[in-house]
Amino acid sequence: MEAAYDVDEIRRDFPILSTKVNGKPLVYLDSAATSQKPIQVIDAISNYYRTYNSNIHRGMYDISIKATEEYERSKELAAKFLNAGSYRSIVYTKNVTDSINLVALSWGEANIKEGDTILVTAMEHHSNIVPWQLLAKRKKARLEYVGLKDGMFVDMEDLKEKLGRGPKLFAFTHVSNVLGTINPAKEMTEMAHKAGATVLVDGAQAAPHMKVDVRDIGCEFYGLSSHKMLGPAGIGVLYGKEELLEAMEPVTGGGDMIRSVSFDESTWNELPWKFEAGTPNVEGGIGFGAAIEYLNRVGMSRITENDLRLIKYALKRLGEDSSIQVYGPGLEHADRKIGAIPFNINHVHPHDVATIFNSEGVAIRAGHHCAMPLVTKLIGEPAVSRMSFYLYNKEEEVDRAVDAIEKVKKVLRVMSQ
Ligand code: 7TS
Repeated sequence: MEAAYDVDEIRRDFPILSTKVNGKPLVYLDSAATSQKPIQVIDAISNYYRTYNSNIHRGMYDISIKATEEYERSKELAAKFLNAGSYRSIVYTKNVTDSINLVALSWGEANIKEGDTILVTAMEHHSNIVPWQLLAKRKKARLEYVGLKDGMFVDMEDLKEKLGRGPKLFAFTHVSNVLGTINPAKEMTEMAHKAGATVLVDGAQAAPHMKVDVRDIGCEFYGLSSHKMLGPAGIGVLYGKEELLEAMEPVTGGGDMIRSVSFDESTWNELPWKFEAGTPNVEGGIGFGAAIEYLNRVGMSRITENDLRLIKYALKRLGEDSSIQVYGPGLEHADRKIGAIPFNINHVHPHDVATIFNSEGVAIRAGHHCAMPLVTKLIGEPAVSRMSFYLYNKEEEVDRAVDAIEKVKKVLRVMSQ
């Protein structure tokens, strides 16, 4: 039988979780912004710098060979983690933002023409809006948005109708960073394919919390950021179907991405190196590999279970207070939600909430969460507070957040209704 999920054992791997803020043990509820890092990741990076720091793909000596092997091994791990089939489909980028921009600049430049439509949803992060706005402007194409149902789910009727108008590309988030809504990625991809659209999925908030199988989803492109899933910042993945990546032009030229260079022209290296010009983020790749190994060891299904349990517990606790407004899927839809809970306290600005939380040692994010259209137009608030959870969080921390809400209300004299 599988051992019980031991959150205290997991927490011991995260040195930052035993630090204090304002004299109180840190409660970190901002993993949707970036996750904390286990000692295994910190050590992997430190060990690289201490014992085999060198450039990759060029050294004929032991430590460079080892650095190359470890960096490439992380690609194998990433390919397996996503069930990508081959490391050739795994392009390393800076982050998911960079992954989406790469698709816009390469695939988009070649395939989007004047008058074409690019379709996204109304719950996208700016990273999955702005690159398409830029592309649409360059190409005189149109950017359209699929609306939301009940302010929390992609409206599948609207999606069907807008796909019916024949967009060239449909780009959507797998999990919303504000609402925590899990989108049915496979179903949405199938619908888009039937309509002839190419599909890009933003996996920034899904990959940390649930098993992702890119070949089962069937999308052409899938992006993620290492720093949201225990790994270091500065490295992300663009998964692409090999035949598409093969056909795409590189957008950055330089060393390592070429096969040969003459004074007049160059030919490209094979996948995935064709898209990775210059010395890459070697320690980033190595640290990301250690993060994937950590996630595999705990088990993605157990992480999903833990994160869902916390969401349910937090929704229940927040639901006990009538002065708190929770947005997005509630308890009745908790199985379609993971990671994040946006909320507001009546008449209190989220920045005041986050500041008082901080005085209690509780880290949350407040603002528009880089999803301004969703927050300001659909939720209809200038800003919201957000708690987000990960594998190292526990119920007592939700209780500390609820205590912090009481403190906010006391300090600012908010009455329950
Ligand atoms: N897409 C989604 C769904 C995200 O949640 C984020 C970051 C990004 C893209 C961009 O990620 P990056 O690593 O390229 O910056 N989301 C958040 C957040 O919710 N709070 O801070 C960053």
